[in-house]
Amino acid sequence: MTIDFTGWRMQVQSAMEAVLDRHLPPVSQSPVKLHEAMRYAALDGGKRVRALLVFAAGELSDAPRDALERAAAAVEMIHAYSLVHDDMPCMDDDDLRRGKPTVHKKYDEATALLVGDALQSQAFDVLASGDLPAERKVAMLALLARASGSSGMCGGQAIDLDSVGIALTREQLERMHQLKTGALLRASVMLGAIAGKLPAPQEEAALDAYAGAIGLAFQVVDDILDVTADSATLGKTAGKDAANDKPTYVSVLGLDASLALAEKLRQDAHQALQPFAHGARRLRELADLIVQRKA
Ligand code: GRG
Repeated sequence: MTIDFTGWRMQVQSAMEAVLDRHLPPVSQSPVKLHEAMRYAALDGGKRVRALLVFAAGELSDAPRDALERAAAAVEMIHAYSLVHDDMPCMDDDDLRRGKPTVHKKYDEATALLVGDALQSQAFDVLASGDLPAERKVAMLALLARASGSSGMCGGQAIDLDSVGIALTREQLERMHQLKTGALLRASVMLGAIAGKLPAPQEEAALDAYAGAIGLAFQVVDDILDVTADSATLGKTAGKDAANDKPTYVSVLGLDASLALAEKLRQDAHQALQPFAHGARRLRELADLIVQRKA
C-alpha cells in the first residue's frame, strides 16, 4: 500500500528526530553545556523541508536508507547552525525561533557561536562516516561544503547583511536568495540524488531546474509570510524584514505579484520533473507544500 503525502511527510519528520538524536553528541558526554545546546538547536523543531527533499530525491535514485539519513541529518545540522548564527545580536538579533527562545537567549552568545560552529563540523563528520564508497562520500562532502560556504549560504548571508536599506533590483534580490536559501535546498535535492543511482546528465539538469525553482519559491513564500502571518504561527518574529528595512520580494514586486511568482515557480518545478514520471511524485508534492505552506 502506498502512503499518502501527509503520512509520508509525518513519517520522515518523526524519523528525523530519531536520526538527529542518534547523530548528535549525547549530553552524557563532555562538554555537557555545548552538547545540550546543540541538541536544543537541532532537535524538536522545524518543518524539516531539507530532509524531506533529501528523502524525496532519494526515492528517485533508490539510495540506501543510511546514506539518506546521514545526508538529511547533515543538511538539517547546517541549516540549524545557520539559524542559530542568524539569530545572534551581530546579525538579525532575534529572540524567538521554532517557537522557543533563540540559543543565545536560552544560553549565551559564546555558546550560540560554538553551537553553530560545532553543528557545522558535526554535519561533515556524519556525512563522512557512512558506508558509501569513498569517492561518493567525497562528492557529497564537496557538494555540501560549496552550498554552505562563501559561494553558497554564507555568501548570500553576506549580501543580505550588506543590503539593509538598499533598493536591490529583482535580479540582485534573486541572486542573494539563490545563495542564502536556495543553495542548501538545491544541495538537499542533489545529495538525495547522488546518494543512490547516479542521475544521467539530462536528469541532473532536470533536478537542478527543479531545485532552482523551489529554492526561489521557498524564499518568495517566506517574504510573503513575513507580512501575512503572525509570530505565533511562524514560530519566529513576523514583520522583521520591513522592520529591518530589508529588501524582499514583497517590497520589490508587491504582494500580488509575489503570490503570482510563487505559483509560477511551483509550475516551473512541476515542468522540470517531467522526465521522471511517477518516481518524482514526492518532489512534486514538496513543491506544492513549499508554495502552499502557511508557516
Ligand atoms: C548565518 C551563515 C549564516 C547564514 C544564515 C538561512 C539563513 C542564512 C538565515 C535564516 C534567515 C531566514 C529567515 C531566511 C529565510 C529563509 C529561511 C532559511 C527560513 C528558515 O527556514 P525554514 O522555514 O525553517 O525551513 P525551519 O525552522 O522550518 O527549519
